[in-house]
Amino acid sequence: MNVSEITTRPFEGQKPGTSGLRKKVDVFRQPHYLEDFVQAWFDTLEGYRGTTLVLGGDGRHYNRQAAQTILKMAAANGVGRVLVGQGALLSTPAASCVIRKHRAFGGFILSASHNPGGPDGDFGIKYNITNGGPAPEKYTEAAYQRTLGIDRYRTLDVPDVDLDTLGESRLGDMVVEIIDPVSDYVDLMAELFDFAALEKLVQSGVRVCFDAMHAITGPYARAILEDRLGAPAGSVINGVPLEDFGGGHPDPNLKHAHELVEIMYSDGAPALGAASDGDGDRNMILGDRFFVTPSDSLAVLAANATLIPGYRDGLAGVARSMPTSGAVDRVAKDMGLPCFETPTGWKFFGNLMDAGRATFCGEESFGTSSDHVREKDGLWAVLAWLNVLAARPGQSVADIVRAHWKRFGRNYYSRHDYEGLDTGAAEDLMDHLRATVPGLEGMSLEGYKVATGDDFAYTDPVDGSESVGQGVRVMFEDGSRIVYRLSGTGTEGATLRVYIERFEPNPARHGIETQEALADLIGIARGLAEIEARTGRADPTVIT
Ligand code: VG1
Ligand code: CO
Repeated sequence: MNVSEITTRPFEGQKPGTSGLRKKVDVFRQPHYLEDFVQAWFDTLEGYRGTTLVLGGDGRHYNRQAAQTILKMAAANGVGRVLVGQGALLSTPAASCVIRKHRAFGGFILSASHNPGGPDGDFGIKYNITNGGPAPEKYTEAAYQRTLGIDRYRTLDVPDVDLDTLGESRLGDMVVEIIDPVSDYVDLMAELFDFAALEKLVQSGVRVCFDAMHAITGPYARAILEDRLGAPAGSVINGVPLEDFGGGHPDPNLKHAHELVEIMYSDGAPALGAASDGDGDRNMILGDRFFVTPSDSLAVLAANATLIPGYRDGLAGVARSMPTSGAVDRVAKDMGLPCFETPTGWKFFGNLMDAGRATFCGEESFGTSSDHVREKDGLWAVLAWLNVLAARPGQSVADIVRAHWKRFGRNYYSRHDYEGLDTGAAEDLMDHLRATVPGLEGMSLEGYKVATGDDFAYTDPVDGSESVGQGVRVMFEDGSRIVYRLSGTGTEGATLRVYIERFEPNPARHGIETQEALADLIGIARGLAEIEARTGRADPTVIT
């Protein structure tokens, strides 16, 4: 095997964010850029030689080229075998599933998730560890430190691999195995859900519309919803993955999944509408003219978990990211389940799931999943909802959510994003909040009394690792909250996320429009952070 050692120099800024390294395609295209980052992983991971890795991505522009580069580098660095999704495709949850099922050492996932794709869009890469989950901070930090001093990488000077033909081939001493990217995942879903019951539901005329947004979930959704469950052809829309996602923004929210929203808010809408993001780990759930917030979705699924065969025996516990609403906490309390609050990012759930302490986890950012994998899983959430609909015949999505609010109370919740801000101004705004929020304790703002204010810090209950600076919280005596943090996934300027929550126990007041229900708190949130004065923005870019 002819290994080439290529001399290189460090690039600035190869620090993984909330979920891997994300940059413009042009940045990744610079000679040695991707190679440096990948070599940093091989230089810092221990014990991978001769083992199996998994490789696949969301199919966005540059996916195939990056896969070729990584395969040659893996061979040159002594990896034994790489399982590659055909066409270098694997959704994020499917990659997690494959790592676990085939007992791989880990894997590289090529994705910038919900960020736009195409030559002018974003590319991304993240490394997942043996449990199938995103590498925790101690790994990403080690790799980042290594990028700062990297001076050479290893590769093989060989022709490209055929990524499209199933089966094994050799690359130097390494075996490349091209696998069907869909089948392992479908098998896992068939273990967790009662496909026969779901098929019956679909055959009885309960219609589903799944918007794959021209991203990775198209083939997965078709294989399950149309081929296995017999939903009519066309139940999956925008189902062909495209390198630029058809020019769209593969972010499943009310703004970007507008085609689905139109269908679900029209006469004769299907019973369940859903969308997923670029890499298939997010989900948006809609009923007939009804939007389920991701925080509510997690709470409803937790409350109904035992209706799903894979969770018939109940949950060990639940976990949510800090900015996610407290709706699931109320369910956990009622059911006597442990409930954990973690920083933003799926990597923080891994230890809890590995230790058997949390079964369902969720984030307000359209992320829900269980311990069947170690990633959030868009289609899993859709199947879970279908399963709940099958187990509660005659009830619509809206009926189920309204009954849930009646029982547990309603957590009105919204996130306001201010995108593309000047980075300096955004950082100053956060500094201002960190300096002022602790002093608000005991003060009354428009009738809301501040209980505490802090910058969220987390100590992992399993390994004791600490993560600080995870978001500024203003907590009010009535349980309302305002949370501020800067996004760690964007590639242009800074994005300020403001999360607003208010609890309403009275069912007579559960029918208020969300922005109206939160209007006072939204005003307080803008005022405290001096958003307009500091950023020049009177209104958010996206409201979810
Ligand atoms: C966002 C979400 C976070 C999610 C992350 C990755 O991060 O807020 O909840 O885990 O994206 O999701 P940030 O730092 O931009 O707020 V994905 O589907 O983009 O991998
Ligand atoms: Co994603």
